[in-house]
Formats: sequence, C-alpha cells, structure tokens
Amino acid sequence: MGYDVIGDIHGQADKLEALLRKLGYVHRASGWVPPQERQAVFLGDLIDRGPEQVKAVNAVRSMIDAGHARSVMGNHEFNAIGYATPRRDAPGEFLRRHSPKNLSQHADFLRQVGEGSDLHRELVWWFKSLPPMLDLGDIRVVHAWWHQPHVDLVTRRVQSGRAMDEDFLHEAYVNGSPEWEAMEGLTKGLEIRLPDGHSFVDHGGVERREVRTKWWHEEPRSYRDVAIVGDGQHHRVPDHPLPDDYAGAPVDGSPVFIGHYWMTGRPGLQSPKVACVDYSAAKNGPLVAYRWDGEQELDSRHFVAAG
Ligand SMILES: [Mn+2]
Repeated sequence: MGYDVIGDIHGQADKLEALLRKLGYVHRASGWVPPQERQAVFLGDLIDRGPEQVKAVNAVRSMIDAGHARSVMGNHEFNAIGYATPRRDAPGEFLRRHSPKNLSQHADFLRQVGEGSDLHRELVWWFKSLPPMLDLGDIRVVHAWWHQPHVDLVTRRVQSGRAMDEDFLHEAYVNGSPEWEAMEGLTKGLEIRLPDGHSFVDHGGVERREVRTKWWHEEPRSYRDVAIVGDGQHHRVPDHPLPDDYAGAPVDGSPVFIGHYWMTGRPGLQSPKVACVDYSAAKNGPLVAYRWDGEQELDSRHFVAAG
C-alpha cells in the first residue's frame, strides 16, 4: 500500500480538491477515490481559520468511511472537543475555556457549523474518533511530535477504533497531568523554556520564553540548534547547551510524518526519517502531500504541492 500523506487543511477545501486531483484521485458519488493500491493519510487540523471547514471535514470523512483515507487528530480538533465539552465538576463551564483568545481562534468554525447546532455536536463527536497518532508499520503519523512515552500513554488510555471517552478528556484538560502532557506533546510538539534572561518575539509580536523545538534534530547540542523562531530572531536564542532533560531525539525506525509547523519555501525533509508536510495552506501557502511509495529513507522529490 502506498500512502499520500497530506498536511494541515484548515478549511481550505479548494486546495484540498486541487491537491487530490494532482495526486490522481477522482471524484465519485461516494467521495474522492485514490489510484489503485493507495490511501490518503491526513495529519489533522482540518478545521479553523479557512473558508470551507465543513466541506473540508466532509471530504475527509467520506474518504475515511469508504476506506480510502485515515486521519490523526490535530490540536485544533482537540481544542474543538474541549470547547464543546461541559466540565463535569463545574456547571456552565467547558473543558477549554471560552476566553476571548480561545473564541477568536475558533470563531470561524463556530459560525460555519452554527454553534450548538446538531451539525456542531455531530462533528465534535466525530473528532473524538480521530486517533492522536497512527503507527502503520512502515510509517508513523502524528500531528506534531512522535514521542514514545506519550504514544504509549495514549495507547493505554484511548482504545483504538473508539471515541475518546469523558474520563480521558477530563484528565487531558488538567494542566500538568500525564494525560495533558501527552496530548500537548503529540498535538503541539515539544516546547522548552529559554534560560533565564533570554526571550524572543513571536510572529504576533509577543515576547516569549517558551520556544517550539525541532525535536527531530539529529545532533541537538544548543538551544539555538533546536529553537523554531521567526526570521531575525535566531540571534536572540542562546548558544547554551541544552538541559539534561531535553526530550527531543532523532527518529530511528520507520519514518515519521508531521504537520503543524507552518513551514514556508520549497518543501524539504527535516531528516531522512522525518517529513513535515504543513506549508501554511491556512495562510498563503500551498497544501502539500508526501507521496510515500515504501521507502524507509525519505526523498524530497516525493513532495507534491497544490494551491
Ligand atoms: Mn496544528
């Protein structure tokens, strides 16, 4: 089986159609059908930000129902579940707070589905069925970070093929709990705190000390090696050695596909074993796929972009 691993759609249904066409998929009454012996694999973040979120979800969902695709859960689906799930311990409140910041990230989705509608409930129920990671044997797929301890915890707590249950969800929304750590790590990646006295300015102009990392880096020595910061900010990240408890590590074993990181420029590999296929389709970037044909060492010629 060959896999077409497709990055974060964020409601860009037109880009999805263009990419599927380019990959040789054809549209039938049941939905999009792949070429023989192929399957699509989606990396999550189907929703938020874009103009046609329901259409994008339905396209992916019908492919999964027909056995033509799989998808993992992104942080935006996990957030959507929390936003819509009442807290058992605090009537009137939700697992994810309805703060102005959380609302603004999710407002387009809520408007497009109709907040509180049957469609909204239905889609949230479906999001709970998306696995946080997929080990397909020859490849592994996760939205942001394949970290084996997190994978093991979620494997124990979320039965494969079953929706995420209320107990797990409540624990995963307790800041600092093992379940929270695991879901944060898998869907948002590894973040570390810069040493005292150091900070950088993020794309929104906010001064930060917590920085996303290239957890896949093959010889991580310093903060500067692994920090993911915007143009012009790299010099602000110190060249100090990483702390002993730094949890990032290069991948060995089967290749790992990720989304989430808002890449720009020409699609390229993170390492021979790691490919990020998110090239900012939510902004002005293309939707990108990696066409996997069985190779255990990835090849940058296998990227396909549309839009
Ligand atoms: Mn994401």
